[in-house]
Amino acid sequence: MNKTIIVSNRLPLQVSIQNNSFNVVPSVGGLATGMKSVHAEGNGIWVGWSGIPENNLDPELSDQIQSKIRNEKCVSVPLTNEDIEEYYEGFSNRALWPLFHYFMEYTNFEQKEWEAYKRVNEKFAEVVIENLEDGDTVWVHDYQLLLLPQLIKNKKPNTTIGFFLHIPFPSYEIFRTFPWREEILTGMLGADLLGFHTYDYERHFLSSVKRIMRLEVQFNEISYHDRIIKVDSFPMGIDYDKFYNAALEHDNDSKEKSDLRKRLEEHTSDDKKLILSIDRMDYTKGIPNRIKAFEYFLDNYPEYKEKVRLVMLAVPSRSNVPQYQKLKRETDELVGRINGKFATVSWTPIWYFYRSMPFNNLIELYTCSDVALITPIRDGMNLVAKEYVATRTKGNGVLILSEMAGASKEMNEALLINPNSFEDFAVSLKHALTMPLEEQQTRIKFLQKRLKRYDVEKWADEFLKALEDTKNSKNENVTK
Ligand code: ADQ
Repeated sequence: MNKTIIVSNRLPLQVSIQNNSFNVVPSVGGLATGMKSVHAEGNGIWVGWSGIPENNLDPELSDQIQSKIRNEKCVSVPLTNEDIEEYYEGFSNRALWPLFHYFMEYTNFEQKEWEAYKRVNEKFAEVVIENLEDGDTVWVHDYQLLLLPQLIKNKKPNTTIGFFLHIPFPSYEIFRTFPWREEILTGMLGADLLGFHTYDYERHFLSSVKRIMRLEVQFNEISYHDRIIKVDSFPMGIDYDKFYNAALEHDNDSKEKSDLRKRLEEHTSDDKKLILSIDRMDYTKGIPNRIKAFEYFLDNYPEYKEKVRLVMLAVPSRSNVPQYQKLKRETDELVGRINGKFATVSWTPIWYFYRSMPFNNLIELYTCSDVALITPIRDGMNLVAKEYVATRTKGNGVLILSEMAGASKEMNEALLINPNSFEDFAVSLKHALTMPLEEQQTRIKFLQKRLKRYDVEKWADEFLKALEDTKNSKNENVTK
């Protein structure tokens, strides 16, 4: 029976080691949820890194972990500390990530890291090929594995390969500055179907393929050697029912309230509002800008002092990369300065949490907030915006969303803003805080309908259906 092999940088599980024993638990991220049914089907497997560098492991313990991971239908790619440093923290997060998010000034192009990127993509290819049988389908995810489609296609030309990019694909003018631009495109073109979150990213990719590779592109099809490669957009959704139902549970007043919820509720009443922001601590998410814009708002609409509070959750991320350390320092300082500037005995304008929170607390933050302020400078999609909407079981609440997030393309009923304009920020925040309930409900209802219909499972299904179609059209070409 043919199977689907999912490949991503990390496996959908967390391995923790203490002394000489270990624990493996499934992770709860969007990708893991979306792929759950694909992964569970037949003898499908997931290939990726376990999160534990090989050098740290006693060989016996390593074997035990491997076999436990295998039981979860996962296969781990052994990576060393050097691999992680050079391929992940280095090339992926210091070259590709900033460039693809238009942060040119943050890019660092190191030959040594590029070599590591190639080496690790080859390691992934080896593990995929070891587990591949004729007729299998491979679905590769994201910017850490851009070379993988071609590496597999070279060795196993009959394999059907899909690739999905979770971050933006930048415009040709940005992409052309990349030292290894042809190698990257060649790597991606090993796939039979390439998926992006939005039509814009798809267009940017096609334009780079035309101009850098000089290939023929017709609508969304690329002719490459003797193959036709399809390119399309598939906006990723969320597990809508999971968020909606969890929020319904919270509406139930008989449920015991956590301390966080009690504190949040103390600050919500008819004339006191909570504004929420949740992101990974990443410079693409526009955190310092948002804090400064909030200051601008309080300066220009002083009647909101003591009436609004910004609850800001920043989840630690990539803290070994210097730009992320700098961002953390800048955020800490800004929060301190603004709280110092406006705080009164009974009010602190910004509540700032720098940590990961359990799902239950995340839902409390979503359900208790009157406004969500999601204002990345650049973001492939942004699932937090969608999760906030899904938890509005009573239809109230306002989403303020950056035009630079992929999600803005399908969330027109949100208040869309340019995150670089403080004026835009302040006017939209005022609009959100004074929006009549009926208007809030109308907007949320439209958004919810769309999110429910196109949830993460549907996203995965549609991608795989389109990938299957490329198989059929290949067969048609052969029989013609
Ligand atoms: P991310 O940049 O990580 O993803 P995002 O889409 O917002 O960004 O997803 C974050 C996820 O983390 C959400 O599902 C959220 O619930 C979860 N999360 C946030 N805070 C948490 C916390 N404190 N504790 C636990 N979970 C938390 C990349 C791209 C995005 C793209 C996604 C999916 O950068 O643009 O939307 O992939 O393709």
